[in-house]
Amino acid sequence: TTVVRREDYAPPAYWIDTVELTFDLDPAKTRVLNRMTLRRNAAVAAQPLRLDGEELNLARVLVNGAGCSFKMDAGQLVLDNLPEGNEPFTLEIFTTCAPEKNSQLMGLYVSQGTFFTQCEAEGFRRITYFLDRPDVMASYTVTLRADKARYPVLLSNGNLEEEGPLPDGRHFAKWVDPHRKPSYLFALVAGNLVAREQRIVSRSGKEHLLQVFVRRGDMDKTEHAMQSLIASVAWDEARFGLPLDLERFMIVATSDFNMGAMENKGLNIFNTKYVLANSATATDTDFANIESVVGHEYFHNWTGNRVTCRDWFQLSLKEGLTVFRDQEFSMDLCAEPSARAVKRIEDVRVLRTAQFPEDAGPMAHPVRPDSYVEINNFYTVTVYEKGAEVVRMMQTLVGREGFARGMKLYFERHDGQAVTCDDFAQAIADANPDSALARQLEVFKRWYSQAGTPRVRAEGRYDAEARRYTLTLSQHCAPTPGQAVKQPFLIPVALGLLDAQGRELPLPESQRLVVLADASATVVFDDIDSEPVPSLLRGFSAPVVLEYADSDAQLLTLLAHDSDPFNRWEAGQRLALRRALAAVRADGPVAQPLDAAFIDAMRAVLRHDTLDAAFKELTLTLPSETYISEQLEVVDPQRVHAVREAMREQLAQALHADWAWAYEQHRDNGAYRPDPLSAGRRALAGMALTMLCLDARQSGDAVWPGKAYQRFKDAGNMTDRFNALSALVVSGHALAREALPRFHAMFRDEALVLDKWFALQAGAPDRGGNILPAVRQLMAHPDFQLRNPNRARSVIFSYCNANPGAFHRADAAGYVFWSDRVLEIDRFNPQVAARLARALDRWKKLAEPYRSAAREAIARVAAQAELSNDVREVVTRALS
Ligand code: HT7
Ligand code: ZN
Repeated sequence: TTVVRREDYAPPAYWIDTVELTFDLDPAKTRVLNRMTLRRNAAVAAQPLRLDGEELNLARVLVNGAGCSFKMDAGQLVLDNLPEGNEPFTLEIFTTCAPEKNSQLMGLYVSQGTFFTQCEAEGFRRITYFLDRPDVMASYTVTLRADKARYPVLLSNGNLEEEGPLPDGRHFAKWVDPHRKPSYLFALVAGNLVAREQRIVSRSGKEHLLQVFVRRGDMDKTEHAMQSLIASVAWDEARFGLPLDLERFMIVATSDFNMGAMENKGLNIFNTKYVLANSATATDTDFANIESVVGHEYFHNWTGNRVTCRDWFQLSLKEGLTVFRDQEFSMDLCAEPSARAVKRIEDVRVLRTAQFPEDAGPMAHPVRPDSYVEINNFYTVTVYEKGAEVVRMMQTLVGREGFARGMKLYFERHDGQAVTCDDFAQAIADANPDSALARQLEVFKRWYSQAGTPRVRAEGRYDAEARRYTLTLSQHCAPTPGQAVKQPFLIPVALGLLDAQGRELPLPESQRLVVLADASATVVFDDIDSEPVPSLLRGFSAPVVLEYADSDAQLLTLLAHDSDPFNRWEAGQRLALRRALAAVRADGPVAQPLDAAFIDAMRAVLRHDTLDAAFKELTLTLPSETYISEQLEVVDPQRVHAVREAMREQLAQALHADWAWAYEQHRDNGAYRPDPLSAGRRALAGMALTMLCLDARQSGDAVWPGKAYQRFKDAGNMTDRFNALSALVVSGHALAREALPRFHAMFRDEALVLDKWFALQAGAPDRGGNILPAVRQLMAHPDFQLRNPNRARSVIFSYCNANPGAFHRADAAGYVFWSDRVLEIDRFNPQVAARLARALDRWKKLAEPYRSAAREAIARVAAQAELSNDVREVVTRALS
């Protein structure tokens, strides 16, 4: 295995100016003619041209129209007798590939009879020989030829310049992309598809055609994606002054896709999961995800496509920034300020339950990694979500307007270039020379170079005589693989002070944002009349763990009164976490972990007359098992599961009347609309129903399960229907056995709904070890398809990654199942296998017997001789 290192970056020896691709599309054998003009890069010493290629059959190579000598070396096509000097020359390469055999879904592949491509990160080399690296940007002209009856729609990037018939029932289409681009943004689609179309006029008065292509039967599920696209175009123009730079912008949906979606220039390709939705088949979460993924891919058109990455170590340049942009987009679409806060809480929850563990585990890496074996393994929550937090901190430090100024400068400087994370940070700082960011840019950039989650300790001291409150902040970051010692980070800490009655104390602006740039700092607040309650890290102003020994009384004050909704939610989480950890650490059987004060506080939130429903649902949701486990040195997953379940059951029982009230108050929302407010009401009603069914399980009551079943049958939308089904399954009620087959029968032709059906069962709470056998049965179901990533994820990932109480079995059967599946999937799709392989990242924290059994399972995978680089990198790191 070869390790690629950031420090080894060297500019390419050649530039490719133009690429003319001609495809004769055939699932078994597609012929590709690649005609390029190249020239030497005068800035580097003369050297052979080495073109990347993978699983290609090479037929012919011509230089300036004549045959030439070449050799193959480590999969690369090497040409060393090229014309001297810096004049452009042409290179023609004829190859074939077999799209129908492409099970990796990288390069050119066939899904349900339609051709698709996926080129990021290194898929273009599976289509033709090329300098397959993002700093080589070229102008593309693409001609597609295919059977007209089977493939009536032929798409590629840019503008359709010509189309017409060919002999033998074939036809062609010629596409010209007006923008230079790196190879990873190339795309083609050919198949029998239909499109929802919309013409829009942008702010500058230009007309554009927007299209969403799907299979014929899915047309009634494209309205929301189209509306999301229209909103995205408008938002990027309004917030950042970034217009759509294409006459035509296309989205195409495929059900076979390794990730969520792909931002190919003008021709985005999407997993169906992030396109298709109507009220009968998609939940509120699906609608929200579609809006943010459509936005995300669209925003890449500037942050990623117009300005791209110099090399793959800079991935967060486009991904962190674009996640930040899609988060801001979703927040700006919220009509109510409270809905913005809900979105922020949801984003932070993802960061803390997925990225913090990554930062503390064997795959920990900086936002800008230093090395990789397989770049596909670095499309991570660190690069994406932590990368977005780094961008958010920049905005916090320079202000919203300052950040927009910085973005403007970034595009003025770098439009059309392939650049680095340093270039981005420099532009934001240069546009804001008086900011803390500009003053301490080198310290700030440690967020890009140092892995690990800093811990910020806060200590407050009140001097009643001097009417002075002193806050001391200090930071520490534990070592991560390859980085033993960390330098201090630059940490913006947004804060406020409350009095004992929960009233906000007025503070000057300079004290509402403290910038910690050294190991520790002290802030003094004068004229404070009584001991205040500090509200620290408001809005989660930095991706750190806050250590503050707040009392229950302080947390209850924050929960009841904090003007910062994020910290209000956080206070509830800290109260719950404290109780969970105490119960996990206690000896003996799990008793009732919750006390009256906590239950009363939760009741007050649930019954509150001004808080909105979505916020209540988030506050009443206990910290996840994963999050609880992360706080422990040694984890007994069964104990953590039992404690959390006991807490849930206690809340279900103690708040029974309140849940019944909440259900009745929130169950009816009128006609379905997926806006945040009504989605919040449905979420709270769904939670209430689950709690009532859980309580019925303990009390033997049949009324609420009966109501849930009725709701399941009568619901007017998928959110309510699925929540009712889930309440029955999660509570393990006998009616679930009737509802599940009924649900399957109703939606047998809706692949995305069946994914939910599979996932619900594989993710259900374990009762006496019943889930693993259920998972095996689900895999034997006629609708199960291991090769379809969505379906594989719905069963296998839902079990191994999202159901710790069922996966971590004392008999190790869950781990054996995991290793079997990693090996099985690796044989045809290494990328998906490597994601699954991450399920045991945190094995070193496990208590015995789980720890030894997990290590053995990982070692079993690692011992396999025929392993992909993807999986080998993950398991090697896990064992190191
Ligand atoms: N930029 C896209 C990344 C992506 C991808 C990477 C590797 C293999 C398959 C892939 N599909 C999409 C997605 C995004 O962040 O927008
Ligand atoms: Zn992205």
